[in-house]
This record gives sequence, C-alpha cells and structure tokens, in this order.
Amino acid sequence: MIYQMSLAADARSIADRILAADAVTVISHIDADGITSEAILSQALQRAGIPAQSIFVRQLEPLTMKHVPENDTLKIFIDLGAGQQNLLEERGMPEDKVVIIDHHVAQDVKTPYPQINAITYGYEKLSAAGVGYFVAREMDECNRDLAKLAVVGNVGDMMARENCALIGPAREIVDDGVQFGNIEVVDHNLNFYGISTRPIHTCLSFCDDPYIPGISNDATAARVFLERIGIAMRNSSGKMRVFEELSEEERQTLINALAEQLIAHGRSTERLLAETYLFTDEELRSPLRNAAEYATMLNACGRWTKPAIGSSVCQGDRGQAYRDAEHMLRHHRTIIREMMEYILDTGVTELSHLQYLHVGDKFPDTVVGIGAGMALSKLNWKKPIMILCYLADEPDLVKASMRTNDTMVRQGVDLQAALAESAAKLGGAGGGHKIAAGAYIPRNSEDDFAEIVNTALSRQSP
Ligand SMILES: [Mn+2]
Repeated sequence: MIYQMSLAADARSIADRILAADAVTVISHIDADGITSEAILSQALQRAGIPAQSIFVRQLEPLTMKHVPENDTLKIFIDLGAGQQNLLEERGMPEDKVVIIDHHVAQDVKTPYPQINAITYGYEKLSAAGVGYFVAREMDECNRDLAKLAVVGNVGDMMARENCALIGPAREIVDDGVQFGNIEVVDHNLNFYGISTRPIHTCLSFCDDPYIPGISNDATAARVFLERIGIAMRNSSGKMRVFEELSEEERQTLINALAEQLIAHGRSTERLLAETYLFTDEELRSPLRNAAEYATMLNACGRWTKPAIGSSVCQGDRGQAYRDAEHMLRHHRTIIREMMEYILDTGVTELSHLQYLHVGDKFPDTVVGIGAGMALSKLNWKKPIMILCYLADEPDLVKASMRTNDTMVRQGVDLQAALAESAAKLGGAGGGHKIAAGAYIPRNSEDDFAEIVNTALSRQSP
C-alpha cells in the first residue's frame, strides 16, 4: 500500500477494505490496549453486519501463529502485526486478505500489506486502540461512542504519562467522547491513580510521581495530613471517601496543600496535576469510572489469560463478565501486593546504578513488571529496579523486567536501550520503553546480566 501520509486518509481506505469483507478475523494483543482495540473493531463490525471472530495472543510469534485460522476471512491484526509481517509472509497470506492497524515499528517485507500505523505519521502518543477508533469512525459515524474505549487503550499504554494528558490525535478522540456524552475531562486534577476506588489517604500514599516527602509511602502520615487540612476521610454513612467524591473546594484545598508540601521540600510541583478522564456513564466508585483504573481491570483480565472477558466488559456486559473481571482484578492486586511485600522483605541487591532481585518461580512472569514498578516507589527511586523470574513454559530462559520513573528518564535513563544492548551481549533480546522495559536472557546468566545492565545504565546517567 502506498502511504498517503495522512492518518485520516489511510483510516478511510482501511475502513473501505474492512467494509468490503465478507467475514473477518481480528487478531489482537492481551493487554488493555489490545483488548480495547479488539472491542472497538468487534462492535464496529457487528454494527456493519460483518461476521467476525476474535483471537487474542500474548505475542505474535511462530508458535502463536497457529491460532490464526487458515481460512478465507480478512485478517485484521491490531496492536501487533507491523513488526511481524515476515510471519504473515511465511504463512503465504496474500495482501488482499490482511489489514494491519498498529503503533509499533514496522518491518520491511516484500508483500505490501495494507497498514495504518501511528508512527508512520509521527504520532508517538497514539495507541492501537486510538488508530482502531479512527478506522471505526470512518466505518460509521455512529461509532463515536467507542471513543471511550480508545481513551482507555491510550491511557493503558501510558500515552498520557509523559505529558500528564493525552495529546494530538489521542486528545481529539477525548473530544469525540465529550461530545458524545460519556467522557468528562477533569482538568488540573491530581496526578494520582485510584481516584474512583481507593480511600483518599491510600491514593496519596501510593503517589510516587511526583514523590511527595512525608506523604508518599506513608499511609498514616497521609491520614494525618488530611486531618490537618480539614478533609474528612469518611462520608456521612461512615464509608471511606474516594478522591472523586471530594467537592471542588476540597479538591483545591488538597491541591494547594500538596503543592506547599512539595515546595517546602524543594521539589517541583510540575507533575502534581494531570488531566484525567472520567466516564460519566459508569457507576460511582467502580473501577470503570476512569480511564486508568478501567485499563488496570482489562490488564488483570489479560494477565490471567481471559482477555475475552475484558472485551465483554468493554462491550457493555455488567453481569457475569464484569463479576469475573472484578474477581481477576482483586486477585491481581493481591498477587501484586504479595510480590511487593516479598521484594521488600527479601531485599534487593544494590549495584552502583541498579537494584535487582531474582524471584525465581514464586510469581507469574506476567505480573513481575507491575510488582517491580510498585516496589520501586518504596525503594531507592534513584536507581532503576530489575526483577528477574523464571518462565513456566520456557525452562532455558529468564525474564527480566525493569522499571524507573520520569525523573530518572529526564536525567537520561533509557531502560529500553540498556536492556536491548545488554541482552544482545548474552544472546538474548530486550525491548520496551525508556521508563519500562523487559528482556529474555539465558538461564544462569542473571548475575552477569545485572553487571552488564549496571554498566549500560552508568553510561546513561553518570
Ligand atoms: Mn499497544
């Protein structure tokens, strides 16, 4: 396909290809972006009267390609595919039976597979669900209600993180949702996670971006802080209040007090506020009330390999699928909490520029990255953390997950570069983002690997 170099024009031509199909198979990824991507397409296809089937994979690789049916349907690869076009080619898939909707680096192959890819247009802050939404909107204007799901996908893929808001085309999608009436933008909100479900003091104590001295990591201190500024922690019926329930006045009081706290400790207030996205059609205090928590619920479904349940929730199921998703979310939180406690109890090995710990087979590899991120907020935040673990189905390999924070990224830390370079030295492979990355390395090379990564990090921020 010849790129028209315009997202809108390519969305139109991809939409036309999809609308011309007799039947479709959607192949997507099992995280929040992949699940919302699939849910957007499934609904758009259903509304267009095109029979469709969906398949979720953890990763598109030779082994998972066997799940892609060898039939005559149009295969839509979304949130994956761009970087694995050689696999489609090896399978002998003709170009007129494939559409790729993605935001990952594309691979050069001979077959010109039709593709719409956010990075082709220079949009680094637009996820697959965002691109998929533009295609769905071209398929039919009535799909504007799906903007909400695209916002969840974008936030789930951390597209709002750096700028404390969605920007560019991803922000345009927010406006569609606002116009449709199911999204409310809360400007200058606190940049906290859990505003719809966590008690306020828990929300405060979990905050690590920015790190607030005397509050972060200290729930008791957070409680005292709230008392001091006169914010009641319980509502009239005795229930713990959540941040979303604060009045505008209380919200301002809290923001001002936190800003003062930061300034008193000589810290920047830059990342204190963020734009947050509330879903007014969801119940109060539900994890579906805001984009960040909605995304966590979907990630929980993916991590327990039940992405289809997440998709049902995205498509409106608030019955059995929702109850199952809630259960997975709770389980997800418990395991992550246990893992964090394990990391803190066991302690990490500190090198000059890195702290690391091997958890062996105690925790599933699908949660170690999140556990690492949460543990980092309780450890020395100036050193990136690396958690190593065994893989249940790959006895020769070890997975390494790394996390750091925005402050360190601004000082030059790039985990993606450090892991890709270090893993390659041991015959492994790594990738991801500056702030969060992962690698697979041969078993028994863990300590050597830690030294190599430490050296790479020491060059990035001496
Ligand atoms: Mn994605």
